[in-house]
Amino acid sequence: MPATLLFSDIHLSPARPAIQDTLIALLAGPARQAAAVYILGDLFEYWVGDDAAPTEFEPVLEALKALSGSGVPVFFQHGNRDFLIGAGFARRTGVTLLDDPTVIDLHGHRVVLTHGDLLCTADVGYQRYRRVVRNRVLQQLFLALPRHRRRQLAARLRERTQAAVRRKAATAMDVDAAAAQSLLRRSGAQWLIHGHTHRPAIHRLDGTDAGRLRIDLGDWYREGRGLWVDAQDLRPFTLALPAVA
Ligand SMILES: [Mn+2]
Repeated sequence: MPATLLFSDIHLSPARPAIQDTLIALLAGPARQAAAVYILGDLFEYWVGDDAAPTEFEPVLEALKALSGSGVPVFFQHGNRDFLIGAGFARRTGVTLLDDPTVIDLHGHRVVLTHGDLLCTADVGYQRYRRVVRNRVLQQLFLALPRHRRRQLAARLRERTQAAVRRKAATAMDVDAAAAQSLLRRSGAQWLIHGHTHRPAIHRLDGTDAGRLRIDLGDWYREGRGLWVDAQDLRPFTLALPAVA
């Protein structure tokens, strides 16, 4: 039985083209043997609409299309950077968009998948911002703007977010333990798999059920990171990334 591949937080950007080559090698190589592929958000550093993808992202869109076209189901959950990915992207790539959170059966394990930003409940300012940017009406208004205007607004927002992140305590931007436990309980899941925090780890959650895990996938800044799962095993892996200037 082939294993399932999961990863998140690649943060593809025209400013870091070399990362894209490593991702494409994964999609065109080992991912072809996967039972399924799950991308848990922040595939792109920013996304201002399916009609406004930078041409630099074309090769990765093609690689996703080739992978799904080869018969491997590919799923995508929105991150806080690429939450405007929509039906146009799904048609272009053959990728299925998932709600956040989503509960799946992963080789006999009941697993809840989430990007992870919803679990950072201590960051009240961020959760307020999230409710605004995830509002469907505001999103439609934004998507109706000309592309150059959307890019301008998104760049300004990124600057402000980066400044806010620098001011915040590191703990405020991590997953809240109670929020994670609560999501596991509500989902009736054994494992929680997420990205977003850029803190790769497998946490054994205390409590009565020793099998409960919180699996943080980690990001693609220093190296590429992902996870293979089958009925027997959880196998985190890393990929060397070309040095970023
Ligand atoms: Mn994120």
